[in-house]
Amino acid sequence: KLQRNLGILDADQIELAKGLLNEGQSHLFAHWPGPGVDDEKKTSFFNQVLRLNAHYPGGLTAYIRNARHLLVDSRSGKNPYEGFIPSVPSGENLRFGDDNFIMLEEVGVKEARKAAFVLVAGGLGERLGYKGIKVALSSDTITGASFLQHYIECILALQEASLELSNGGTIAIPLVIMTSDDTHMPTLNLLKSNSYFGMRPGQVRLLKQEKVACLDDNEARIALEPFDRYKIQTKPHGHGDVHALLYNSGLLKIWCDAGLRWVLFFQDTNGLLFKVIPASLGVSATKGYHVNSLAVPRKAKEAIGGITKLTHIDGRAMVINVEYNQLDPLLRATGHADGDANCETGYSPFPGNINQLILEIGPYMEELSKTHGAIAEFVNPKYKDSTKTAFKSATRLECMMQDYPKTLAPEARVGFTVVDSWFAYAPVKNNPEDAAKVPKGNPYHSATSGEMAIYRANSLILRKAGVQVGGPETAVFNGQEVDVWPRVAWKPKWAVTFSDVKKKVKQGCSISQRSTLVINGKNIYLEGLSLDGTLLINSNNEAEVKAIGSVQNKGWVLKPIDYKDSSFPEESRIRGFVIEKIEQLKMNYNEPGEFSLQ
Ligand code: UGB
Repeated sequence: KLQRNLGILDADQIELAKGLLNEGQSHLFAHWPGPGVDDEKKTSFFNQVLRLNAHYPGGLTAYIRNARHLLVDSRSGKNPYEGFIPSVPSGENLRFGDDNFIMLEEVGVKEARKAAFVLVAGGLGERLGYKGIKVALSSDTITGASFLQHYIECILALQEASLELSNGGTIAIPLVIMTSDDTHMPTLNLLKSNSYFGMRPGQVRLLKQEKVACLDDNEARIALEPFDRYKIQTKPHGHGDVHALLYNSGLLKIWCDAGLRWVLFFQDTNGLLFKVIPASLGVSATKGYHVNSLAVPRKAKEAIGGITKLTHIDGRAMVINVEYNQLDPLLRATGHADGDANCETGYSPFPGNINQLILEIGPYMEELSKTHGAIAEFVNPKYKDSTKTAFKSATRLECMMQDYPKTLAPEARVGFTVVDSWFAYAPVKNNPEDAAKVPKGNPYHSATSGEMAIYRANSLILRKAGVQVGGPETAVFNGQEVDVWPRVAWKPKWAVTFSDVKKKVKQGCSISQRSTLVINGKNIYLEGLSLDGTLLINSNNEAEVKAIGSVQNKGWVLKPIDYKDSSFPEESRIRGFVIEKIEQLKMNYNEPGEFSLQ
């Protein structure tokens, strides 16, 4: 019957169909009526099969075979770290603003001219309870800049700073964004409708990851959509796809030929990340790391992976991320009765992976030429019961970008850099209800905490630079208790490094807790500023402006709202507050000079 039906297919497709039959996938065709019936649907089905086949290294046959192995291991409860003993690795520790940090920032800014950035943004904010793409969310409400705008402005500011340190020439730091079917068009539209936020269109490249086939059972039988038997169910394969996509795009070779040395991978919603990029790039350059992952102190059970040294009984050793759901069982299985627990510092002894990876392009390309970007996969089926014979819903193979070092030879220089969370990590991942349930003392990773972390970091940085900054005060938004610092934000072009901040705030500045300050302009210098209210300073890039004096007004106030109140936009509801703009002083400077704010 199938042979007759396959008359609508060409020779390659027939081969592929035979391959699927040999892999136990006859159910895909079992319901097909005779020739001449549903031919269009059959063709469309096969087009999907071809796509799925083309986007997996080794094709669908390899996918099914890999899945079968992993499903057997999962069913038997095989420990993926069999034979490995975990221990706490030692890495580079950075303290914001000390001499070492400042030195590394300078090295990093110089190196930035040889860097390319890769943003993985294929995930939808399902956990966050937000329908749009996460990179379109504002990273803070007072500037209203989206994460994507903020990231691009940070890269452009770094580009300019790096250019200033080099002997002229031009630089256009490349940005790649990995999208998926869920995020591709909205990301492209966001870029186009905002003139690429100042980047040249050719400087940004979108690479779309494809989903993979879902599997119905332990035999890895491919799952069809329940309401459309001519369509295969698909799900995302994970952020690990980024390596194969980069490899296949040919971009690495182009970058290497252009003299670039570093590829920096980062995630969609971390508004603090670029505060640590220059120094961590400085670490990669000074230590000669082929792989440098950034990490923060991690609270036990926090939903971020732990950087772990794994030593095999046969002597092999590697430093790798152990994902948050695997760390506890691994520790328990290797003699740590408390599993994933805090130590005397109040934190897990294993640094938390923030999935910010800096790879040196040469060794990276060499490795990918062997693996073609394939990354170790895993499967995580939700079983119906303890017999593990049936799944609650179809599953699929997944892979993670931080598993890249797993295939590296022992001599590869793999390091990591630990930084304090307050200036490096504040992701926006959890919806208000889940965030409110986070154990006390653990980070919420919500839209509320993400924004508050930006104000705290900026306030603390100004404090370190000598500004007298008031606060914080405690407030509760969406059931989450947070510290509210003065709402301070600056455009990346104002300061790329801590040295820039120190240069631009002169003596005798103070900012009260209830204040809001937005600095938008490269050459704005604050001197003797006493702020108690809201001040917005804009200057065009070239004008060197010195703002002096006191500002007092009613300012902007954070007004709590209920996230269930649908009269507010979703973007505000997930934060749990809106800003009431009562009074502000807005200064726009187009000419250089000294200006009194009174
Ligand atoms: N992403 C994609 O681009 N494609 C995909 O198919 C899936 C995701 P999540 P996760 O730093 O906080 C990771 O869902 O996977 C993008 C690390 O594994 O936000 O639960 C997506 O758009 C974990 O070790 O995170 O956890 C987003 O930008 C820990 O480091 C990014 O991938 C944790 O991040 C991450 O996706 C963390």
